[in-house]
Amino acid sequence: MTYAIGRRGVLAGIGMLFLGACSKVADTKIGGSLLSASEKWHMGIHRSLSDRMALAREYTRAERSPTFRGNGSVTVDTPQYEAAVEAGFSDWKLEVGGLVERPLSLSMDDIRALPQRTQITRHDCVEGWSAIGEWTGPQLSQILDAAGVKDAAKFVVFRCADTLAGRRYYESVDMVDAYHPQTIIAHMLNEEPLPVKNGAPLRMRIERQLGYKHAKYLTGIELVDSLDDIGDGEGGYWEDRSGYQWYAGI
Ligand SMILES: Nc1nc2c(c(=O)[nH]1)N[C@H]1C(S)=C(S)[C@@H](COP(=O)(O)O)O[C@H]1N2
Ligand SMILES: [Mo]
Repeated sequence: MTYAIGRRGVLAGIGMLFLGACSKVADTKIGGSLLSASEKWHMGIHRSLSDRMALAREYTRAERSPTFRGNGSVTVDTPQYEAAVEAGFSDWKLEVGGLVERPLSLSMDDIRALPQRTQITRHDCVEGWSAIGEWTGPQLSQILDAAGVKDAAKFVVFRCADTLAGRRYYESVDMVDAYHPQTIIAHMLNEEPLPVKNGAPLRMRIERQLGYKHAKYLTGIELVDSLDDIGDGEGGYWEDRSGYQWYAGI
């Protein structure tokens, strides 16, 4: 698990920083900076990681938008999806594979049986609209830990059921966003099962990223060491098609 190892390294770094700074404060002959180059390096890593792990703002129920619009694909235009809607998604499977110790095939009941997180957040779309909604689902980190992420994994790819302009929608994030506490696989919006227009039965919420990263109609999660061979190699549908930034942090 790359992130946990990274965090232990950072914590060790902070420990060294304080020890180092204290011993130098006792030393009356310090010239220039109190911090060594390696201490500055640790502090820099800590600042950037802690900034990336910071939580997105959460709102109250009173602040929820009265409606949460559907954008991009608002359904999946296949007989299989229509049948899945009819069946109440009882046969929907989320496949977890790639660089994992234990590939998983999770049913909706499996997803609902995991510990759940609920968060009321603002979605920002690059097309110039925002909406506040209440999302519920398990944290992605739980599913990654259950599958056992191999050390070689660097990215998580989200596979989707829908096709736009002849291309299958997909997205990807790095391990920092994958393990962010507000990165959840949502199956509910505003206390109801996720509507079709918003990605039923499962969609990503990646709260520190812009709207196009939040993959809807989720069918698979794949751990990879490179994005080069996926789609056109830019890491996502819009990144491939229109040159949107892969890192869409907010
Ligand atoms: N599978 C899939 N996911 C997608 C899209 C899409 O077209 N297909 N559109 C993206 C964009 S640009 C936005 S803004 C959000 C919209 O989510 P919403 O339909 O719940 O408003 O989904 C994102 N995820
Ligand atoms: Mo968007």
